[in-house]
Amino acid sequence: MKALFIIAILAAIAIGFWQVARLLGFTKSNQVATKKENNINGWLMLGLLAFVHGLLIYFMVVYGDVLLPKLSASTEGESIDTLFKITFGLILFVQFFTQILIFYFSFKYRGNIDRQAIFYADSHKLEMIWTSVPAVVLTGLVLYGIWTWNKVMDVSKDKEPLYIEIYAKQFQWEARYAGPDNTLGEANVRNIKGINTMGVDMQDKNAADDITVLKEFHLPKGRKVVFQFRSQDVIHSAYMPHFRAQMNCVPGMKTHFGFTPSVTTEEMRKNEDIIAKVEGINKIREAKSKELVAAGEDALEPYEFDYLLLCNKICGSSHYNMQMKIVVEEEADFNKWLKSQKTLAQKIN
Ligand SMILES: [Cu+2]
Repeated sequence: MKALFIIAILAAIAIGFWQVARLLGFTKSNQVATKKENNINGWLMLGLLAFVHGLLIYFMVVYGDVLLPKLSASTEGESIDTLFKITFGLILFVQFFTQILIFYFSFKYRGNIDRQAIFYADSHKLEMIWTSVPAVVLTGLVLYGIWTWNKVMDVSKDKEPLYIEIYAKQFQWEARYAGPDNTLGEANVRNIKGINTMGVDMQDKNAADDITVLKEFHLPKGRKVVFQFRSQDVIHSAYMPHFRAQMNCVPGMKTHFGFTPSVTTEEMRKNEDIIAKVEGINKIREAKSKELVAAGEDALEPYEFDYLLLCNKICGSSHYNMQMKIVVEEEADFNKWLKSQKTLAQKIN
């Protein structure tokens, strides 16, 4: 690969020298392209158009199934999906339309010795159209984006959201529930000691009932959850793709995000997109298992769908493995689960 790059760079330099030499008139070549050369160039333009668009359509069809399931797992996610669809629809339309025009006209008006170009200074009308149309469309998109963002971020209307803190560090997530008082106790990296790995300030009265969990955290269906994010070391990014949620975790500050889970883990497992995905993954695992068993090793366990919290900032060597399981369940089940968890104060004593 490296050798290929070096060859490509040397070739580019050689072409550069040759072009300069040609411009300076060192080489003797006929400066006017022949009809045949113009035709080849014209058809190459059309060929490139077909190739690029063919590739685009091919990738959309072949890799369409590695995208997220269509069903959003949060109510706020639905408006984000709509915004996404509109934006991508516009981009695709403009991309097809402008590329087709550019390459088709390059082909249509390819060099021809019998044809003379007309001098065309400018048209105010045209300038107005192609400046104002994108300006209006982009303003609309930005306003719609701001409106959607505010809808997601505004938690003032929710009477009793559930407060959770997500704590990031190299290379692990931890979660903390606010407990019966629904207020998270203060925390600071300087308080980290022993089992108090999130640096919760145990002198703060709000911290007395805080519940900390590792490995997995649960969320109630149908109740707004307001997340507070912190980081111990570097910038991480809390990414919960099924809920269409992502927020940076920045050392020394708190960031927030809110959403209402709308599909339980069990319900999502019955979603047809998920079923197809799980089947696909298990087919690959089965094939891999056969190889492993043949080599005298243990077979892989079949994959089962779970929501995940992932890190979406390259934060270090084990970034790829920084994840935490999310379980969404009915509120009654969630309350039962939360009750069974120990508070941090209990863990310390
Ligand atoms: Cu990370």
